[in-house]
Order: sequence, then structure tokens, then C-alpha cells
Amino acid sequence: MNDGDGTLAANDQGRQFGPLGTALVIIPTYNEAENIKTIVGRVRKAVPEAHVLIADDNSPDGTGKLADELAAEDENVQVMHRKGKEGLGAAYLAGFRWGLENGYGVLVEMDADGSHQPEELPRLLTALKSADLVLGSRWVPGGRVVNWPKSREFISRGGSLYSRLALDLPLRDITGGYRAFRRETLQGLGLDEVASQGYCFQVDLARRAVKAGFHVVEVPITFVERELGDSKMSKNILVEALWRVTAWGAAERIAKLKSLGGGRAAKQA
Ligand SMILES: Nc1nc2c(ncn2[C@@H]2O[C@H](COP(=O)(O)OP(=O)(O)O)[C@@H](O)[C@H]2O)c(=O)[nH]1
Ligand SMILES: [Mg+2]
Repeated sequence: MNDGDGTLAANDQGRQFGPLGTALVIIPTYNEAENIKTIVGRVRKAVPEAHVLIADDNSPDGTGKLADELAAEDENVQVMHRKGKEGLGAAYLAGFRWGLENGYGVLVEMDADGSHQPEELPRLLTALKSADLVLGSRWVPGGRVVNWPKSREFISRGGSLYSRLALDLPLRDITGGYRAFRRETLQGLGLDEVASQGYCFQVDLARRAVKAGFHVVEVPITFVERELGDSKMSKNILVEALWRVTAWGAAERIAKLKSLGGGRAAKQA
């Protein structure tokens, strides 16, 4: 479904939505010393009413210490120091839990490296007024990537297309990590059972949201590849996404066939 302004709605229920409440922007970090001050400054400027939580996995490059300096200067910036590198998904789950316990109405996922531009966050939050989950999307009309080699674009587009087909999801950018959730949405996703990491973590959350009947909307974004520091993408992250998505897709198809078979058996009886 296309809303006409480049946004895609996954689920149209004609529902009423309550007020959003305060937003917490969760920024997971591993070795982002060159980026952390810039990104937090940009968030605080672009959306001054939003708070920030940095979830650092004990980065060897001292990101955690720089984050502490930011938190000391600004009461709306918090730092979660985690004991070691456990992956993006685990950092987000801990951040979500903290945000929910502390009463935030909106929880935002944002990378530290500038790929997710804080200046686009107001558009995501506006869309969330009438949605349960907003995905910043590179692959809807108006969305794009800057400074990506064709090979990376191919992997990303291919990953979303494969997930879309295997899991039957009406979404274009399923692996992206610039998202805004209402608190009630996160509470309805069964986060305690989420074990996936990396890109697969994002697919898992999107899949759970659609299957739970939440209204998921894609908003076009311009994704800018990092200029400083290194990507943590690895072959393992891609392999994990491929096998998990394939396994979920197969399990869904088997469940569908079984329910069809059950229905036929009931009719014959
Ligand atoms: N806390 C934490 N953050 C991570 C971990 N791996 C990646 N990140 C952060 O997740 C965000 C996205 O990672 P990035 O390397 O830019 O991935 P890419 O954009 O897919 O190349 C960045 O803010 C990273 O610092 C991790 O194991 N723990
Ligand atoms: Mg990145």
C-alpha cells in the first residue's frame, strides 16, 4: 500500500493512535570514538526534547569514556556500560528494557556513525503519530544511499527482497536500523525470545511487528555511509541472517500447510 507521499503502509487498520510521549534515542556503540560526540550533538540539536541513551559494549577505543563526558554535560544523555562486545541486538534489547522501565513513550534505534541522519528524525516521529512502528527506508520512493559501493547496495537490496519474499512481508527495507517504536509496540513483540543479531535482529523485529498486526510504515531516508571508523558488518552477520530468515520462512510455510491440511480434514469429518 502506498500512501502517496513515498511512504508505504504495511497494515491499514483505520485506528486511532494516542500521544507519543518522550522519545529515547538509543545509540549502540562499539569503537565509535570518532563519531559519538558529533552524533549526540546532532540528535540533541535536531530533536531537543528527545533523550539519548548510549549503549556501549566496553569499546577498546574509549567510546564509553567520551560518552560519560557527554552525559556529565547534559542530563538528557545517559550511558549504559555493558561488559563486552555482545552484538547490536543484545545492546538494543538492553536499551529497550531500560527505556521501557524508565517510562519513555517512543524508542528510537540509531547508528552512531552518521548513517542515520538525526535531522530526519522529526519526519519519523511525525509518521509515528499514526503508526505503531516507523522504518527509515532506503528502498521506497524518495529513499537513497550515499557513498555505497554497488556491491553493498546489492547485498542490502537483496537481503530485503529475500526477507520480503521468504517471510511474506509487505515492506521494502527490512534490514535497516533507523526506526521509531511506540512503547506498546515493543511490549507486544515478545522481546524476551529474540536471539537474533545484526541485520537479522532488524528483520526479526519487523517480522514480529507485522505478524502481531501492528501498523508499520516506511518513511524514505537518505542513508549516508560512515566517513570515520570501521563498519562491524561481517560475513558471520550475513550468514546468520540468511539461515535464520530461511528457517523462519520454512517454518511459516509448514505451519500454513498444516493448518490447510487440518481445515480439509475437519471438512471431511
Ligand atoms: N553496543 C554495540 N554496538 C555495536 C555492536 N556492533 C555494532 N555496533 C554499533 O551498531 C551501529 C551499526 O554498526 P556499523 O558497524 O555501522 O554497521 P553497518 O552500518 O552495517 O556497517 C554502530 O553504531 C556500531 O557502533 C556491538 O557489538 N555492540
Ligand atoms: Mg554503519
